[in-house]
Amino acid sequence: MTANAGLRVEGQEREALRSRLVALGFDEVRFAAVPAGGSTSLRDWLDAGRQADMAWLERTADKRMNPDLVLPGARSVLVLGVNYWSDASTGNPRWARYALHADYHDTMKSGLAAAGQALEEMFGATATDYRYYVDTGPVLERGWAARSGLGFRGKNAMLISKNHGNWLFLAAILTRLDIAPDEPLRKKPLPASGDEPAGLLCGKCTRCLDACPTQAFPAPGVVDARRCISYQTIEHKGIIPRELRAGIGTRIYGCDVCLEVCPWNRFARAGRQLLLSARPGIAALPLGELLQLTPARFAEIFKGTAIKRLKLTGLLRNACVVAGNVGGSDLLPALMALVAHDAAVVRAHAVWAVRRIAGNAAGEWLRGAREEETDEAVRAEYAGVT
Ligand code: B12
Ligand code: SF4
Ligand code: SF4
Repeated sequence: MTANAGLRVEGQEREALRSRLVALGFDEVRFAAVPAGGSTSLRDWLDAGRQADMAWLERTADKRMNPDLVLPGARSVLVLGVNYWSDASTGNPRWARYALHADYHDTMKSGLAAAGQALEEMFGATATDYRYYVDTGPVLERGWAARSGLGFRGKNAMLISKNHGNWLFLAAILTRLDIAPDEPLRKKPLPASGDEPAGLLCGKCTRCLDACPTQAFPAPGVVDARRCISYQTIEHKGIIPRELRAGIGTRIYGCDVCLEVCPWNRFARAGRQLLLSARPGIAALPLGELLQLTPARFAEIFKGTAIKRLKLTGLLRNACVVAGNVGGSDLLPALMALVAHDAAVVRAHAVWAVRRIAGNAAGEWLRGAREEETDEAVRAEYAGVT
C-alpha cells in the first residue's frame, strides 16, 4: 500500500478523472464506494444451483461478494461502460450482438491499462493500488454498476442504462483511492451492505420474462443458467438438454431475446466504438457453410473473437441444433457427415437434427450409422429410430 492509498478524490479532481476516462473510449464512467459487509445474494443463487457447471463462480464467490478479499483496503470501484449497439444485422442464424466484434476482453483491456495509468499520473497511485477487470475477475460488475448509478438492474438481470439501453459492456477497477461516489438511481437508501433491487425502473412491464424462449427466469431479475440459451450455447461444453433445443430456434451463439424486447433500448444510439472492433462478416455466414466448417476455416474466421473459445466442436453442435429447428432437406448431406464426426457431442446433435428434418424417413438415413455408434449418450439420440 502506498502513501497515496486512501487519498480522497472529489469535486473537480474527480470530474477531471471522469473526462480523461471518457476520452479513452469509455461511454460511461461512474464511481461507487465499497460498503462494509459486501453482497450476499450471490450465495442464494449459488445455493439454488443456478450457476450450472460454472464451478469457477462458486470457487470465487467470497471474493465476488467482498472486494476487500480481491484488493485489501479497496475503498472505491470505478465502473466503466462501453456501448456496443449498432444497427448491423445479427444474421441468420443469429449471433449474440456482442459476439460480432473482436473479443471485447482484449479490446477493452488496453483502455483499462490506460485508465490505470491515469490513476497513477493524476493521484500518485501505484500499480498495486488498483486492479482492473472486464469479466475476467471476481467482481459482481452489474451490482457495482447499479450501485454507482450507471443504470439499474432490470427484471432481465441486465444492467440497463437510461442512455444506452441494454447494450453496454461493463468493466470495473477496484482501487484503494477514496473516490467520492456517484448517486445510485434509487430514491430510498438501502442498508449499508444491501444489494440493488431488480426492476427499479421496469414498472409493470414483464416483456423480458414473457419472451424468454426457454423460461430461464425463476423470478424477476434472476436467471437460471441451466435453462439459459446463452449458457447452453456458449459456456456449456456438453450435450444440450433435449427439452431446451427447440427453444434455441435460430440462435447459434448466445441469446439477446430478453435484451432486445426491452423498451429502454429506445434510447440506444450507436456508440463511438473506440474500444471495439466490429467483425460484420460473421453474421453473413450461411448455416450450410457453418455445418461444413473445417478446423482451418474455423480458426481463420473466428481468430481474435470470443467465439473462438467455443471451439469448432461447440459451434458445430450449435449449428446442428439450429439445423434441426429450421433446416430443410438440403442440409441432410452435411448433417450426415457430422453424424460420423470424431466428437460425440457433435454426433449427438447431428443425429437429433437429421431426425427433426427427415421425420418418418430418418431411419433410412440413420440405420447404418446407428449400428456403428458406441457412445452411450449418442446412442440415446437414436432411441426409437426404426
Ligand atoms: C456468469 C455470467 C453469465 C451467465 C449467468 C448470467 C446471470 N444472469 O448471472 C450466463 C452464461 C447465463 C450469462 C449470460 C449473459 N451474459 Co453474462 N456474465 C456472467 C458474469 C461473468 C458473472 C455474472 C454473475 O456473477 N452472475 C451471478 C448473478 C447472481 O449475479 P448478477 O447478475 O451480477 O446479480 C447479482 C449482483 O448484481 C448482486 N448485487 C446487486 N446489487 C449489488 C450491489 C453491490 C454493491 C454488490 C457488490 C452486488 C450487488 O445481486 C444480484 C443478484 O444476486 C458477468 C461478468 C461479471 N464479472 O459480473 C457477465 C455479464 C453479466 N454478462 C453479460 C452479458 C452481455 C451476457 C449476455 C447478454 C450474453 C449473450 N448475449 O448471450 C447474457 C444475458 C443473460 C442475462 N439475462 O443475464 C454482461 C452484462 C452487461 C450488462 N449491461 O448487464 C456482463 C456484465 C459481462 C460484461 N463484462 O459486460 N452471463
Ligand atoms: S439470454 Fe435468452 S435464454 Fe437467457 S434469460 Fe435471456 S431470453 Fe432467456
Ligand atoms: S423488458 Fe420490461 S421488465 Fe424486462 S428489463 Fe426491460 S423494462 Fe424491465
